[in-house]
Amino acid sequence: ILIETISDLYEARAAILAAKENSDLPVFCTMTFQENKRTLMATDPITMVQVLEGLGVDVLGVNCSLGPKQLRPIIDEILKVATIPVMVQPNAGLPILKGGETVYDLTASEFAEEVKNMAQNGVTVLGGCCGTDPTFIKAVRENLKPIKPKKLKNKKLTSTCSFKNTVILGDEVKVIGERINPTGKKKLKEALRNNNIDYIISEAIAQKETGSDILDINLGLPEIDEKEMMKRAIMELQGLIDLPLQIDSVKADVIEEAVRIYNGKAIINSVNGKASSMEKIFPIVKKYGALVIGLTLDEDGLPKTAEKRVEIATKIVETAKSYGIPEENILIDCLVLTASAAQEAVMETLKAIPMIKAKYNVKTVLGASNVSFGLPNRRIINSTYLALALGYGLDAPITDSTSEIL
Ligand code: THG
Repeated sequence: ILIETISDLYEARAAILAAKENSDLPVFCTMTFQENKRTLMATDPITMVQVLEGLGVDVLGVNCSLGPKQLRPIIDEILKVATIPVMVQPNAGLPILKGGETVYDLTASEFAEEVKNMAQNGVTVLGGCCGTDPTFIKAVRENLKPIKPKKLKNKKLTSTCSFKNTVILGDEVKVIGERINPTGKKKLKEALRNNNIDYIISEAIAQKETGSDILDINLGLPEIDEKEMMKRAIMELQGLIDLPLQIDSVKADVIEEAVRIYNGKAIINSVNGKASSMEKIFPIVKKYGALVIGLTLDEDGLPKTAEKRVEIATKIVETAKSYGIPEENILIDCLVLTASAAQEAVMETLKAIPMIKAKYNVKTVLGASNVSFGLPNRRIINSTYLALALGYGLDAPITDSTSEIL
């Protein structure tokens, strides 16, 4: 099934899901870009690659848009990150009006020369779009004869994205804003009861302005319809804020509905080492190509030692792999509870971080502010513990970026 000439990532997602839910055929998807390297609806090449690869297409790329010359910078960006075959069907150059008719400015042989160039750079499925005809395709075929398909050597990134902004985890610390969570927050609870989406939006903006890279969204309140509220909040937020969203719920059906309507590659918060949790969450992670946070607890609870946390992380990663989820899409949370109850345990959490990262190519997150529950001077405890955690290699704290001392 070839899905092509798509300007809206949301439509690409819908079409791919429809194809996959109704057939076992291979799915190719190509989008259409403008010279500013974005689709009409503002998706950039790297975001397209992250989302389409996540959804499990077999081939991705570009068609229509521009001539092969103008497409070069866009294709270069795709080739830098793609880990599956890349396809391009350019137009026969740029359109010009000649005697009241639209014609394209490249000849078949000029076109075929440019297309050969793309093949040499790593594009492996080639053809033509507007302005091309069988003579163009024949010239392309002749020109490609001596060329061997080049295999791309890119490694999968750990990335999350909205429809127009990709955040890569691992290179530098990324902040996951925790404020959209009713735990201990009177005003947010009230807003949720009153269906006050504006309040949620204002919390999102405040977090973006103070440096959050990703927003955690937890709307679990017993007296509201969490699924409906989650859907509404996502639709509103993704229209206004370009930060990727982290879907935080204890209910698998809320998570599934949320990642289905989210126009991007979400983070799912969370799965844990219990068989019942992994069975419910991993199929969703796989189907929608999401990232998932694995909490290091299981049927026996939260372990005391770093070694036991590594054991549970191992179980989570290996089980995820059996569902076809790549290591790169897993984030491990070594979990910290309040230091008031267990002072030694908070250091075991930190020790586990480098141990897990040495074993697998996974990134780590941590809800660092749990450390200070029930204690005075929470902000100072939080910022001190967070600094320690970053020293141990934490990739992304879940924290409150609006706090002056984190
Ligand atoms: N790991 C993962 N997800 C998580 C956590 C984690 N999600 C939830 C939590 N922990 C992180 N989020 C919060 C949200 C709120 C608070 C702390 C962590 C919090 N609330 C204050 C209170 O309860 O007193 C109220 C603060 C305010 O009003 O501003 O502290 O560990 N994967």
